[in-house]
Amino acid sequence: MKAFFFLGFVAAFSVGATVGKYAGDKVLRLKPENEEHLQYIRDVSRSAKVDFWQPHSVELVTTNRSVDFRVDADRASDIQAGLEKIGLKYDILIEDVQSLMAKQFDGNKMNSTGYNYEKYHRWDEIVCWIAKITVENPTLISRFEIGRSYEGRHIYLLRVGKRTGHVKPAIFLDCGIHAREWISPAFCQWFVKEAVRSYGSDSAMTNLLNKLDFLVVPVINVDGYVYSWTKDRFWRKTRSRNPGSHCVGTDPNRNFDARWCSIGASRNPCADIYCGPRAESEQEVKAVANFIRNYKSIKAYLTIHSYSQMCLFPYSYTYLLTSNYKELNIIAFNAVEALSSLHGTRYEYGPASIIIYPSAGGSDDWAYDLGIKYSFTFELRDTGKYGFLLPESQIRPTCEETMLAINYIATYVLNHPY
Ligand code: 9B3
Ligand code: ZN
Ligand code: ZN
Ligand code: ZN
Repeated sequence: MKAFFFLGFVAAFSVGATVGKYAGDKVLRLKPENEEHLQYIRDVSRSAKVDFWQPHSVELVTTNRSVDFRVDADRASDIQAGLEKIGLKYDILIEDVQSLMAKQFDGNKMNSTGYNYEKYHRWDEIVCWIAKITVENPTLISRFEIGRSYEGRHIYLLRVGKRTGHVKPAIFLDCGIHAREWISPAFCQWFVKEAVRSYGSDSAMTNLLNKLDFLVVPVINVDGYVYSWTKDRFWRKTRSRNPGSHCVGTDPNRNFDARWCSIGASRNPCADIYCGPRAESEQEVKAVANFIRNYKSIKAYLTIHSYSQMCLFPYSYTYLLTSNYKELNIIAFNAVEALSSLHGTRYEYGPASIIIYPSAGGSDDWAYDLGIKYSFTFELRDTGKYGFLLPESQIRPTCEETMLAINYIATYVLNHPY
């Protein structure tokens, strides 16, 4: 019996460690300089299984930005040889994706009984956390179900703010639009925890919670999030079926009704930036959009992604600047200043079309055009060393510094009523 268990353990361990799905996969950072380089990247992405991490699709590759992608173990040396042959410069960001996947779970083991905010959590754990923190803080938190996912899971929203009996100005904050960006839901949980922990002791947070409500969706794309834990760590999209295609899912951040699918999005259901059959085709997007449309007092829209350390604002769908560009630019500058004051983490900031790439159907552009004039997308840590596999040991510093940026924006919004 003992020997049986021992053998079973060894077998299970070796499957996870050596024959894992991503064993030997590499993440390369390419620096294309000319059309030949771009053509090579397009050819490679057609002929081999290539997973674009940054930008998120081959359609968005240009000469002025670097490209991070994961390549299958068995194709890596071919591709590296090809890159060298045409003089396309590259770095190896991750030597072995599988071995790094174990290292992302390096967070502190807590000996106390509370929820561990320095670990990544599965959806079922987050569901329990949502229920518990709501029950434990009845004067500060209310829970709403804003809709169901494609696979029927609940999409929850927490209204966080001192209960006053009248409608307060609100700041909408969402996480987990993209499944693989695990630091994002970790941040929303951190934010809610910090809000209730510091209410009554920290005067700035107390003031914010007395005068406004935060509307926090800890995970929008719940099906994708579950899938990223159970089947494919690098899943980005929803899990809705696409009639006539074997490929699953739509990019929720290309599915909002903001010049939908006009630029920087794909009509191909197999693409990671597939815009879906029509705007708001995804139940998850529809749920969030309906909530925001109906809730009349939202003054700011904040959405959390990863990775690349950026504070972005509209527009993504055009290079044209918004009418309040100067104000948004100053807010972003100050938010990034506040963020970097803690650990020196450097962020880029500016309109998304200019700072990353032009693309339509994003939630921030949609919220802005609805009339929410303070609209920001955060891309949290890091800049590619770990990418989506950001170790749990970085949850605390990442969330602490991001709190400073979010609190700066919230205070600004409170002091500039409209
Ligand atoms: C993309 C768009 Cl379309 C937007 N409006 N704002 C930010 C982004 C960047 C994210 C994306 O969906 O590609 C980062 Se993961
Ligand atoms: Zn957990
Ligand atoms: Zn994202
Ligand atoms: Zn991203």
